[in-house]
Amino acid sequence: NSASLVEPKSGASFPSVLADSKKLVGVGLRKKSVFGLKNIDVYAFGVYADADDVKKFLSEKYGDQSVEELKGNNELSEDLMEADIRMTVRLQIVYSKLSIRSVRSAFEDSVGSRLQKFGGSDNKGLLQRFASQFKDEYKIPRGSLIDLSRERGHVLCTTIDGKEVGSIQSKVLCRSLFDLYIGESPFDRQAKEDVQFNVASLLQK
Ligand code: DAO
Ligand code: DAO
Ligand code: DAO
Repeated sequence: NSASLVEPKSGASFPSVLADSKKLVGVGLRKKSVFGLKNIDVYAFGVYADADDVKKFLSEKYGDQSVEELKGNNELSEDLMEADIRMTVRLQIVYSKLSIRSVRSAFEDSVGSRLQKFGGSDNKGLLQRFASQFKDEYKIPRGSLIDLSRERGHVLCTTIDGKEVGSIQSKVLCRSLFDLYIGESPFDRQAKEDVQFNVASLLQK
């Protein structure tokens, strides 16, 4: 089906376009090792970028380079994470026993370490504000969809199964979140390469 793409290891399917203008540029899998014993597949994810924004913000710098030249270009991913480009990472939960408590603690490890790395004056406060949205009454069974969207002005909006649960304006939080997927040590290397390739393709007119 050309209107969606399946993450092969989980079988999770992602629509190729979201909210009319966001294009799917990569899919991958978030694993986690528990007690150093085994790896569990936690969620599949899809990375989306607004095609017009990509052109608007990145054409001038990269527009005259071919996909061949641009693929594997880490500066392109850096610029994608930094610029005010509308993007969404959709998480599709695979692990069937996910508790809010594990989400909170994983979030503090993964996003928390990036918040530290990228600085920002109010990291503790940010982390607490963010973590406070993970209310214990939310249920996140297998198949749940969590959309983490950067809207204009570096506003991060979170929806769970289509319901908005919060939004927060923070460039460093947006940056830290996308770093998990397309930064220096991404959860899924192949997904990051696909994002670089497909964003480079969007820049060819
Ligand atoms: O059961 O404690 C356990 C292991 C579960 C690990 C969960 C990792 C959570 C990753 C973040 C999910 C974000 C939606
Ligand atoms: O995979 O380590 C990770 C963290 C991913 C970001 C998780 C954000 C989850 C926000 C939704 C909470 C739902 C209760
Ligand atoms: O204090 O404004 C507030 C409410 C906090 C809501 C936080 C929403 C966070 C959104 C997404 C983060 C993904 C890592």
